[in-house]
Amino acid sequence: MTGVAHTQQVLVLGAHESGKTTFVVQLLGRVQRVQEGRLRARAAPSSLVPYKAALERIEEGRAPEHTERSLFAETPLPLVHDTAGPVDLVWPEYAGETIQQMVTSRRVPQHWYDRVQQSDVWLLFVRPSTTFVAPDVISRRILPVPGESVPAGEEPQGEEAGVTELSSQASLVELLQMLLHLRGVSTARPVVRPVLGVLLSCFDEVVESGNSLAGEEQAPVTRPEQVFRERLPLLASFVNSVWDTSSQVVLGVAALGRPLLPDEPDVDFIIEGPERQGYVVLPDGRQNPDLTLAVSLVLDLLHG
Ligand SMILES: Nc1nc2c(ncn2[C@@H]2O[C@H](COP(=O)(O)OP(=O)(O)OP(=O)(O)O)[C@@H](O)[C@H]2O)c(=O)[nH]1
Ligand SMILES: [Mg+2]
Repeated sequence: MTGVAHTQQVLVLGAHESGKTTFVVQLLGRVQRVQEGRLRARAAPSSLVPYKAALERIEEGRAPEHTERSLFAETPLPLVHDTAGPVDLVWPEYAGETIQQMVTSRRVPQHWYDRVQQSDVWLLFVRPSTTFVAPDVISRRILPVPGESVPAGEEPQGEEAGVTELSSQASLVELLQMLLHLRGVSTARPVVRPVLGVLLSCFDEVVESGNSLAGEEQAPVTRPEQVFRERLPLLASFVNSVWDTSSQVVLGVAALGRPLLPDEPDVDFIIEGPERQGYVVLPDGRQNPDLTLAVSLVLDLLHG
């Protein structure tokens, strides 16, 4: 019996402003124009509508716009990987808030439910530069409140007056837990499927912020796994404790490789061409201009 090869589904996940749209559009440019990586285009997407706005802005050397909250368009990117075979990169083009909303309301729209069931790989975009570590008892004192409540006129001042927000890491942990639950995956044993690729996005911002890694100020080798543990300790320990080590990988991604402004075209960027911009940071900290590695290295985990 000759079976038709299973098309692996890669589902793009990530909060608001985590770089999802930019990455997918840059990936499209790589597979269509460069065609050098292990991941190639299998066909053109059936519609370019969800790609169009961001494509145009990137071509003009401008930052893509935030995806409208009301927008949900899905046109998978048909790819083929040298070992995994046919692959569909499924990126419901949604605003990051949609994910936040699913977490807070604990409701998942049907189209999301289907995607979660069918996907073989989850690609989680996390932008370390904007994902803050919530204050804890060490970084922010817990103050005894005199009496029943803080009396009027004696509210704490300055830093102590701030409201502690729930960390964005906690939301991502909650999201992963929800999706695993929907999928019916038990976490009693290390999770093997779906495989998880954590993509630390806008990685140039991490490198340029002085490479926070202790003792490495002189040698700018920034290993994504180390950045993940230092900047997102809660999420990192959740991922490590839930996923089997052979089914997870942490990579850095800088789809543009530099910041772009919304309204001021970056001339150098235009001249060099968007398909020549951006890089992936491999687990050992080396940079590679082949953006397709951000997907193909995660697909490699499917074959252990
Ligand atoms: N410095 C830098 N900025 C980047 C890079 N890639 C994307 N960005 C910026 O990150 C911001 C968010 O990118 P988007 O692709 O719109 O993120 P998104 O996850 O689709 O966001 P929503 O649509 O709001 O959910 C934009 O201002 C991009 O210009 C990069 O490689 N480096
Ligand atoms: Mg977007």
